[in-house]
Amino acid sequence: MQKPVQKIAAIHDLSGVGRVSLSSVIPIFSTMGIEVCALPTAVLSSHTQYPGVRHVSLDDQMKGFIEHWKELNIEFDAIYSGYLGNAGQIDIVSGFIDDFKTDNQLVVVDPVMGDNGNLYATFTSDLVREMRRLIKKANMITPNLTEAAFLLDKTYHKDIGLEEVKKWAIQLSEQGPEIVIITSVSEENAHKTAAIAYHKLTERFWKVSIEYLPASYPGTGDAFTSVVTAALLQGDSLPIALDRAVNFINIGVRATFGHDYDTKEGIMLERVLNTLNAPVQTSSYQLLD
Ligand code: PXL
Repeated sequence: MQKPVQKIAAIHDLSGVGRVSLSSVIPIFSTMGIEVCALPTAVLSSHTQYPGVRHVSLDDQMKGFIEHWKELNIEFDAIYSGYLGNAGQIDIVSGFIDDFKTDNQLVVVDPVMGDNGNLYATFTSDLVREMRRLIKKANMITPNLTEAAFLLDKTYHKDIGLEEVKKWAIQLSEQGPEIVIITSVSEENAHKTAAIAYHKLTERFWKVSIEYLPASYPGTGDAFTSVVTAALLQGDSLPIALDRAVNFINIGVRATFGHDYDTKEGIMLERVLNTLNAPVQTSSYQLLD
């Protein structure tokens, strides 16, 4: 019998201010009918784009929590890692994936490292080196264009063009993941931004693009990967999951953009979460040549 509620292990930080990581992951999965078991990697006063942030990495605590979960024999339908407290935690996450691996499980690694060509404030090149190891264990990875460039040791150019992005996605899939989704891809028409998904087994590329608004909100990557992952767990196809995630971010950005609001606070998730329960009404995905 199919399970009434699926369970996902979410390995991310908890940031008190700004809607990133667990503050965004938990409400999205809950709204989409999936139970979240949170394994916090770090606790922060706010995300790292605020000045003066207080940051506590939870390396030893994570090890103890994982031991406890092993004693409890918990099984997960999916494992999803995001922002890590430091490069040393990659070994912990990698061990977690080995310990909790089951058949037909979705393992998602969002290699959260940076944006707009730069690493986030708390990270150095050690994390990039270690992240290159972690992505090999995933079924699906969801780097933005900056993170894809760091993973492949390429130079980041905002306007690298679709053909190059497709090559990057293939190269990343050769490291292990069956699905590679690259976000924050600028379109030739400068007013659009796209997410590109590559499915290695079928060798197909899917694209969903939206009109670009001149604002950048932290945490949209976490919300995006959460929606794609939850949609796949709900049984959606890859292009529909991609479509739902891109359109959710678009709705969230539009709900927030018109207000006089500090963009660092992220998108107003609370105003748009319920749209995740609506049936898919428009599909704007494209199959690329
Ligand atoms: O969503 C990315 C993210 C997650 N966690 C923390 C961050 C950021 C981006 O700035 O600072 C702590």
